[in-house]
Amino acid sequence: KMNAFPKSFLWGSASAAYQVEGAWDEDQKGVSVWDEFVNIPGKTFKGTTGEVAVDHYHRYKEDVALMAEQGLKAYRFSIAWTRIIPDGDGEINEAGLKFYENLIDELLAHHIEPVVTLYHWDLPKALQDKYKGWESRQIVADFTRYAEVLFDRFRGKVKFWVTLNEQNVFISHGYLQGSHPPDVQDPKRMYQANHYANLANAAAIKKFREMEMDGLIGPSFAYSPTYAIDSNPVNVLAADDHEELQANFWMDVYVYGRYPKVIWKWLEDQGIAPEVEADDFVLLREGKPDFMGVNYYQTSTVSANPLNGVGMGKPNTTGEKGSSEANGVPGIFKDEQNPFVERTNWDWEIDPTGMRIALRRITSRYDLPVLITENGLGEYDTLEEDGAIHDAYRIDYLKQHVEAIQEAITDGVEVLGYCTWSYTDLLSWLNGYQKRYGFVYVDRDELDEKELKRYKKDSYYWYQKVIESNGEN
Ligand code: BGP
Repeated sequence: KMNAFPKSFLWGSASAAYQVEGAWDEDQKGVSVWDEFVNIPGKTFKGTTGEVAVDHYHRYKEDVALMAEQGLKAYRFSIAWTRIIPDGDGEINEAGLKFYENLIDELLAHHIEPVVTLYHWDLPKALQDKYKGWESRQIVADFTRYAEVLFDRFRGKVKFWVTLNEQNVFISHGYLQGSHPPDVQDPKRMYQANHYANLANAAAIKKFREMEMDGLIGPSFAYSPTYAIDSNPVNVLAADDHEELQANFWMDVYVYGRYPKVIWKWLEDQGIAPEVEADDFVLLREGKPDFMGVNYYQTSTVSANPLNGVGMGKPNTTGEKGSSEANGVPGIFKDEQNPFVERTNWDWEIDPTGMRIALRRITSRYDLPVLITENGLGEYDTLEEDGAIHDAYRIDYLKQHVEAIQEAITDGVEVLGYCTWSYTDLLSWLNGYQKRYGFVYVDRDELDEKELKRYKKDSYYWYQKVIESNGEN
């Protein structure tokens, strides 16, 4: 088969500050909402926290050396707002800027493109306490100032910027499911917080343009394309509604600066539409991204749901296969299990064709290049006596997804790069450290936090070959 990957293709991998750094209170770092949330009993798997994580803060050189040896072309990581502006809106902390500058310089010295996420969920707790964080319009100005500090400092060095990681996830989990901070379950508050997050995203992009930054910027959206369970017209209608409510409701705002009409009407009928100002839509249109960042893990399969039907479900946070409960919105849709795909131990469906579908739908609807900012397999791994980790299942998963990307490129999708989740093993927000995603195994079994030794998995060597051959695998 012809190799469709362009020469400039970014073969990358990803992480996020809270999930890898540790050093949660070092060098004047402020406290984030996640620093607080993980210490509330019952909120994370067996109370695991990111206080030490995999100690990337102190071991970034060792981690970058592993990336360089592998031949990695891009590394996506996030910056902790609380390291840069500890209380969110006050003094700038030079020690925090310096840490990321060192990391960026280390990457550039090894010809690895830094892909920087401005916000991967670790909001300064001070802003949550002061004005309820995302629920206040003030967040727009404060987020933009924080972004400006980073644009200014890393101008010329960082070419790829991601604004918000998975706005759809941190908003729905934080304000509807109550599984993320600030632990609220209120749809009205959710849609209001979401509106301000939309404005913050647009304002940061507008600032990027005003500063004439050299590079590209866009959000990372968690996209799970929808299928109907069958061709029963009521189920097809449910699938349409699901796609509107769970995908277009965010991506249309990013690209076209408007909410989908059918959903807006539904929100008004329910009395949960956000309050908006006329100028908001001007700003939203000024904040059009350069690319759509996509975190793709799985697809969604749905059927119709009666008005008294299935409501809020429960994700599998234990790693016991089959322990999740189906989710739904009464009167609109309910989740179904797709009988044609396999599932992981955490009940995540494995669907490489869905990756191709995701890329094509985005291209058709938005006509923007796509940067795949996350994709990967969370599984239990076994460290053998000789230090090997035989993760054939992960290689198999990634290989199928790389093939799907190649097909999508052949179909006409412009794909800028592929960042697997994740580079090293790291903290899974709700699933602790047992659910592993990395190319690099981190040994935490003894919980000897000084140790945290790194081991290369079989997938590390597999990806090395993929990169070297620009996509042969
Ligand atoms: C995405 C997040 C990542 C990462 C990943 C895996 O939603 O952007 O930060 O955690 O999912 O999810 P999990 O850790 O729940 O398996």
